[in-house]
Amino acid sequence: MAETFTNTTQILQPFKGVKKVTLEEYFTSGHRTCQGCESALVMKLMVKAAGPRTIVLGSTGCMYVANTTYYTTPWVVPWMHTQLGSSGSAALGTSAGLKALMKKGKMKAEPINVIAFCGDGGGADMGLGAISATLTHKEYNSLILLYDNESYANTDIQLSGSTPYGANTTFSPPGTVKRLIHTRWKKNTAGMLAAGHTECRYVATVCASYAVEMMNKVRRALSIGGPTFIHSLDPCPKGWDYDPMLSHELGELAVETGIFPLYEVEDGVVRHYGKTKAIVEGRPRKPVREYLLKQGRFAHFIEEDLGYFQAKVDEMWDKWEIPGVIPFRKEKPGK
Ligand SMILES: Cc1ncc(C[n+]2csc(CCOP(=O)(O)OP(=O)(O)O)c2C)c(N)n1
Ligand code: SF4
Ligand SMILES: [Mg+2]
Repeated sequence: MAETFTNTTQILQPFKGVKKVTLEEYFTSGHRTCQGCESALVMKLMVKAAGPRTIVLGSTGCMYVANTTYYTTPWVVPWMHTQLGSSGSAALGTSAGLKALMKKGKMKAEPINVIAFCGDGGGADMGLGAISATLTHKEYNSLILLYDNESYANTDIQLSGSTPYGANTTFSPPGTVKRLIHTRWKKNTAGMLAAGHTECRYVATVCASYAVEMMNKVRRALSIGGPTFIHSLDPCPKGWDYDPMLSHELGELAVETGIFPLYEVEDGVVRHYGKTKAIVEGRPRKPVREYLLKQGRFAHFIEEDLGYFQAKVDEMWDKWEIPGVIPFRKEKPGK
């Protein structure tokens, strides 16, 4: 006789400070990511937050290739590779498959976390449609985590829709005739997904420089149920061209300059976090040059480029309907 099936989630209480974080690791040694790779840290923290009853699905990219060299793997939990644009489909299909098997009594009914991760190329560009579809299926529980190293890093740092304005990539090398090849502004992926999927109960942004907060957002996403989405900004020493020891500091600077706001949208309510909250409440932002000039990918910037970048970030905070999250502006009455 089949056990009674319920579509419940694991209730993962937030870690109340770093000393309360569990010691067990589910992403261990055996990977070959670069020294200082923040995305590898994100994998480690993500699955530590989720715990042992978790299935991880990973789309093609550094976190697939560098983590699964033949006969070695750092994953302690079940892990599966999925095609570059398929994190959304993999999350939905796995969640639906588990639900069907449990309903039919073919496996023990228990809440199992399903996490599908993707890079910015796989998630913010190629797989955006599949992620969007998944976020409308409220009957299936899953988390899609986008690790954003701001390029197609695994294939040698090509420009993605997440690459910042002006950055030097293999597709946008600065030249003597034309200094800036990449002149498009970065996509606002988390804001877009939150605004466009009204039944998705949880969308958040994170940065592993704020590790406990990051893990607690993963725990919240998995506990709340339905399809959920987290966007993580991950400094990448190879693609961003900086000393690996600066990864943590660059993550902090991205937040302190207001370039990458930390927030969550839960059931339609926006909550800013940490230093981002302080900025919303009036704390001055650090100048963007403090962040940009620490990275070789912006070494060709002149004052004019820094000024443009600063003005665009100022706009996010001074003009957007919800600072750093939703860019629409209301028309002024009488116009
Ligand atoms: C359909 C398809 N097109 C191209 C590739 C080649 N490819 C493998 S990894 C990769 C880069 C993916 O970039 P991203 O998703 O940002 O992950 P990252 O490598 O930066 O970690 C590309 C283009 C592929 N595997 N599949
Ligand atoms: S290229 Fe960047 S994302 Fe890829 S393994 Fe190296 S540091 Fe990590
Ligand atoms: Mg990438």
